[in-house]
Amino acid sequence: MKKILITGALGQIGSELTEKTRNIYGAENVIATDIRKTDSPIVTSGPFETLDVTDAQAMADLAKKYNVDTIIHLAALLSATAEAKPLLAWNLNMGGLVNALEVARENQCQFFTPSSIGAFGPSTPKNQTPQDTIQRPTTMYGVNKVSGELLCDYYFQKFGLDTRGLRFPGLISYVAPPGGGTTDYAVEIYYDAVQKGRYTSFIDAGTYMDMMYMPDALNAIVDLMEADPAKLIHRNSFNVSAMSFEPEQIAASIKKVMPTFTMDYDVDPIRQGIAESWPNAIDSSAAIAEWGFKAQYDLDSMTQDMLTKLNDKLN
Ligand code: AKB
Repeated sequence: MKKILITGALGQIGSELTEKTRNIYGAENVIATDIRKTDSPIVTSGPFETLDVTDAQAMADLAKKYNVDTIIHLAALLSATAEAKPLLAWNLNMGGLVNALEVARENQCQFFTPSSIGAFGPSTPKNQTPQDTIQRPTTMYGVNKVSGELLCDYYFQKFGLDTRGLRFPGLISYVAPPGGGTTDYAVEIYYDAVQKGRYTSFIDAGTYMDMMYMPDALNAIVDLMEADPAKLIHRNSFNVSAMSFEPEQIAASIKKVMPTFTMDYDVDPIRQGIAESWPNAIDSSAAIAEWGFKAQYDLDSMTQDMLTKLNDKLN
C-alpha cells in the first residue's frame, strides 16, 4: 500500500485528488499538507499537516514522520499570479520543487508534479502541438514549468528517481476554485452563469486554449502513477488535453442548457497576452500510446455536469 504526501492539498487539484487517493489507498495513507489550514473536509478526513514547501527541513521531517513512499507535489503559483510576482514565483515554484525532489530522493519515493500548457511559448507550433517540440515560454510560470520538467528528468536520469508528470491544460471543477490562472475564465463562467445568468470574459473571443474536466485530470494522475514504468518513454511531462475551445464556444454550450445566458467581454491584457503565447490545441498521442490516457468528458457533457453540480451547491 502506498503512503502518499501531497503538497498544496487544499488547492484546486489537491482538494479533489486528496479525496480520491484517500478513497483508493486508505485515508490514513494520504498525508495532506498545505501552507494554511482551513475548514475544508480534507483537514479532518485523514492526516493533515501545515507545510510551507520552501521549508526543506519541515518537508523532510514530515516525510520521515509518516514514512512516505510517494510525493505528489502540487503547491505552486499559477500563471497570472506568477506574472504579477515573478520573483516570488521563482522562489516558490522552483524552490518548492527542488525541495520536494530532494525529499523524494532521500526517501526513494515515487514522484509526481504537474507541468502545464504554459510550458510552451509563442514559437511552439500552435495546433496539434507535439509532445517533443520547441519550448521557449515568455512567462515566468512557463519558465518555471520548463525548468521543472527538466529538473524532474534530471532526477530520473541522475538518481533513478521515479518521476512522472503531466502537462495539464486549464482544469475545470466545481469543488475548489482555481486562483491566479489564465484559464480561470472557463471556471468563472459557470459560477456566474448559475449566480447571475451572465458573464464578462477577461479572455477575448477567438482565443483557443486546451481544457479538461477535473474528474479526467484526477484519473490521469492516478493512471500515470500506476502505469508500468517500462512503457514510459516520456516521464516529464505528457501532453494531456480533453478539449480545446474559445469563449464563444463555452458560452454556446451553456446556452444549450440556459437559453437566457449572455456573455460580454472586458479583456485583461496581461492574461490575454499569456493565453496568446500558449498553444491552441496540444496533441495527447504520447500519453495515449504510453499509458492509455483517455478523457471521458467533452465540452457539452462537462457543461451539463458543472451546471447541475453548481446549481446544487449554490442554490
Ligand atoms: C493557468 O492558467 O495558469 C493554469 C495552467 C493552464 O497551467 N490553469
